Amino acid sequence: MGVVNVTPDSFSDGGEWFEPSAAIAHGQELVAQGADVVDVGGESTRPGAQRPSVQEELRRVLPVVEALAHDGVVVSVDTMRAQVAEQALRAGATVVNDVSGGLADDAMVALVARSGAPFVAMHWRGHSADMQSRAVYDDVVAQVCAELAERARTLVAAGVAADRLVLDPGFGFAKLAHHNWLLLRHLDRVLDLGHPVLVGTSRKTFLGRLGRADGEAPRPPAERDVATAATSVHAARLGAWGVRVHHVPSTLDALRATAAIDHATDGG
Ligand code: PMM
Repeated sequence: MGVVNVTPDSFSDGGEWFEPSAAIAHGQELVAQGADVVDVGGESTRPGAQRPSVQEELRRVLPVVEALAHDGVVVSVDTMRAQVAEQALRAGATVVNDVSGGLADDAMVALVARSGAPFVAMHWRGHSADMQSRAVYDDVVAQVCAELAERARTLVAAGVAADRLVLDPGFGFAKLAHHNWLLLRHLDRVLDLGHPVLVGTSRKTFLGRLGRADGEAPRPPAERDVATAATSVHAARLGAWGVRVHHVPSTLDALRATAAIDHATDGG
């Protein structure tokens, strides 16, 4: 899954694809590079971010969703708002990716159930403005799994088909670096919940801290793609349904290399 953030302020690529024409061209480029799905979002979820209005979010995402879907691209819409999801589905999106898993907007669950669209429900403990204050766990793996399982039960009971419900542990969302690493190490426990799993580590700050001393600035987002490829390969090998990345060629190359190892045969 390739990412197109139509935002002025995302941590990873803020402002780069804010113009609709640039966002559309970037989505097409991600597909040409090998992405199966393009995830289009109009709200930055960086820690501390303020929310755009519904109108502004619609203005950002709809033209991009519509143009990419018209070109035959499989589009997911990254939104916490039912109204945005509904209009994006009408404009041709086929997947709804909600970082709040339906918790931020009461109308989301019914909409997704009614639409029959695959739904990505991420582990979430509250809006970005203050989410890092909620990064408090006794046992992060057990608690994230329990909270995701509870969400899944609610969503399935509300009519979301179990095989169309994708769970995501939410790397970087109400998580400190060591929480993210533990969740990667024990990703099998998330997979054991019995739903497809999406993993989005791409360019997140915990990757930027690798090789840096405590107190030193993390490396900039664009220099986190090798670590993104490594964590994404790890997730894919454990059986993740998808990996959400900004730079498709690096992760795809890493995935191809491991697939080549797996499929190597002795030709004699
Ligand atoms: N991360 C971001 C945005 N949307 N969606 C899912 N399902 N999982 C994620 O980890 C996730 C997401 C934040 O990253 P970005 O601002 O670079 O898109």
